[in-house]
Amino acid sequence: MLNKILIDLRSDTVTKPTPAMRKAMAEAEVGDDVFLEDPTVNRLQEVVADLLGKEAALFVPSGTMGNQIAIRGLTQPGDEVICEADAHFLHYELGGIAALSGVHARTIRGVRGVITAEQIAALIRPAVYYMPTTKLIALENTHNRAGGAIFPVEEIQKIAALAKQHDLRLHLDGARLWNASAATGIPPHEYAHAFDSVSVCFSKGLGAPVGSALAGSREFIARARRIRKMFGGGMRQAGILAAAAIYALEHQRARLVEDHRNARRLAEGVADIPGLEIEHESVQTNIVIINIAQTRMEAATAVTALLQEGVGVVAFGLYVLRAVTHSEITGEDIESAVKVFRKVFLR
Ligand code: TLP
Repeated sequence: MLNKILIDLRSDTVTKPTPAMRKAMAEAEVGDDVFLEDPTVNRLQEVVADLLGKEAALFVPSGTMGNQIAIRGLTQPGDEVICEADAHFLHYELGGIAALSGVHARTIRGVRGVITAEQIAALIRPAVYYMPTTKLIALENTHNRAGGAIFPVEEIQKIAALAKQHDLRLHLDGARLWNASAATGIPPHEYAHAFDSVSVCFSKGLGAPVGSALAGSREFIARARRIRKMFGGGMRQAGILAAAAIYALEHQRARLVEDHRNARRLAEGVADIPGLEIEHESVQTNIVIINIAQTRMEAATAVTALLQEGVGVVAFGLYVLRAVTHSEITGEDIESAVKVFRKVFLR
């Protein structure tokens, strides 16, 4: 790393466990989870199933594994998955759906990450023997590359009705579903209701060091448990990690609105700088996408220049930066970050 990052807006994954969370981890009762004997993992799975209104849940090491297990569990090789063109699993999961499930994607360019039932309906394959089988629709809420955009419940319901009509499965990448719920007040189970599988993360805005979960029917989760083991995700005394996740769910969800407030402040400050544009103007949650094309500075150069001033962001395209707010970013940090943006882009 070039310089010490003082204000780390690269991701909400950089958050470290707090002393209270570490205490919960240290005190966790544990057992061998491959033998289904870790009481804290079992409790976390119950808590998550309950929050998402599903019969069962499974603790997994990462959001990537949650998505990959779900897609493997809901498809057969050669099947087709319909998703938004900027879905996380298309960009950042190393082609896992092809490598691990033998499926491919048919994509739709959404508006702020939202694809409609109408758009999806146009892509569903007819039952012709020489065509792939459309099997799964995958949505993302909040949508990472669309700038933390929230997928509205009304559209999910329309998509669910379509899926039912065509006997398609539905998966939700809900890595940041907690942010959507905190922003709208709509409980997670309402967002999750129509889906066969939902993956959620504890290691992003909630601040746990590791871990995600997959939720669905009892039957689906039993299958998912076998796939998790096959993918090498069977963990032993994972209760130490599950304790952090339980702590995060109980204590860190309500405060996400502070991150959203800080993201809006950052967006306002940055949008004031000539040449910088906030791609998705109204920032809905904790992700800010900044287009710097007008400055003619490439994102990689900007990342280095900002880093030299102590501000960490990531490149999300040739002329696109992403900044993410989280529990370790204060209002003062946002003011300082805006000053650094001014310094870098107004020189
Ligand atoms: N996203 C990371 C990077 O991979 C981009 C980040 O910093 O935002 N689904 C969504 C919507 C995600 O944003 C992520 C992580 C994942 C899944 C994967 O989670 P992990 O990193 O736990 O495998």
